[in-house]
Amino acid sequence: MAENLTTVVSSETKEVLISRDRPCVIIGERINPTGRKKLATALQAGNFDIVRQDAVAQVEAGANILDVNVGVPGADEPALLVQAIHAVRQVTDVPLCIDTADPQALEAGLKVYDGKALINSVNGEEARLKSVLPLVKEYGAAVIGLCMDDEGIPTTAEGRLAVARKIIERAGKLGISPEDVVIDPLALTLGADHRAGRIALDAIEMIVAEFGVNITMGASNISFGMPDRQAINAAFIAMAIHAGLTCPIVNPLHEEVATAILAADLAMGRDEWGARWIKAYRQRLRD
Ligand code: THG
Repeated sequence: MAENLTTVVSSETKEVLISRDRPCVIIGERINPTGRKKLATALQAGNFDIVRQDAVAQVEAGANILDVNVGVPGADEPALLVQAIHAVRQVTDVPLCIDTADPQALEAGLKVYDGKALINSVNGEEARLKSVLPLVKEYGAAVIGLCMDDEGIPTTAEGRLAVARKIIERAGKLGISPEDVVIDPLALTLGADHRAGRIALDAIEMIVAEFGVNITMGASNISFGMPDRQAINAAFIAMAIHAGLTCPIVNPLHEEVATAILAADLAMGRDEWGARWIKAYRQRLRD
């Protein structure tokens, strides 16, 4: 069993520690134009009002880190990402997770980011390893490594473990320590393959046992196409936390999911006296 590692990310004024000895760190996913026409249109027009609103609402709902993704077709992504980072900074000081597939946008974002960012993401594809890992090193960031490579997403937990190993080893060769690599085992859609949840859960356990690294995951894919999605997401995320997930990427405004994370932390012995649970309960009564 590998020792549990601690990942540190920060803004100019705030440090967030990710580890299995602490409560889960929530990465808020809302600043992302995927499936949000209004946000996409606003971004294309250079309007960041929704970005600021989403930032404030997610932090109030418990987000500890905010994912920032401004990938809209036809836009100047490096410029947009820089503006979005500044917009978020106007309203909150939580650390950011810079979510882009464009290495130029990534570098532009890292240049203006004040602190230790979490980069979302690298994967096991040769081209991505070569373009992203040097930036992780140069800017002293942490990085999310997705369990997919040039062959696609492995269909077995063992296959995902092998991609995680490749990413961690390649990062190590550049002097990036395993503390700064957060692995995403990838949760696919249960509606397309009923074993998708099981494979992701097994992958988490295997990766944690071998490397002790922190684990992130976007949980909402799992329930795509199913009715009552939040109930599925909530149950799945609680199980993934038991398996070793430490920093889920979720919408903290989805109360069922946010509550499941708090309950899982309580059940895992990471909420002394149930203080966080009780505080959140009182907050819900007030809202
Ligand atoms: N792993 C990592 N990063 C990720 C993902 C992951 N980043 C992107 C994504 N997955 C997580 N973020 C989102 C953002 C939005 C939605 C889902 C995941 C989403 N949006 C609604 C839709 O498409 O219908 C619209 C929401 C709304 O209008 O409120 O579902 O897996 N490392």
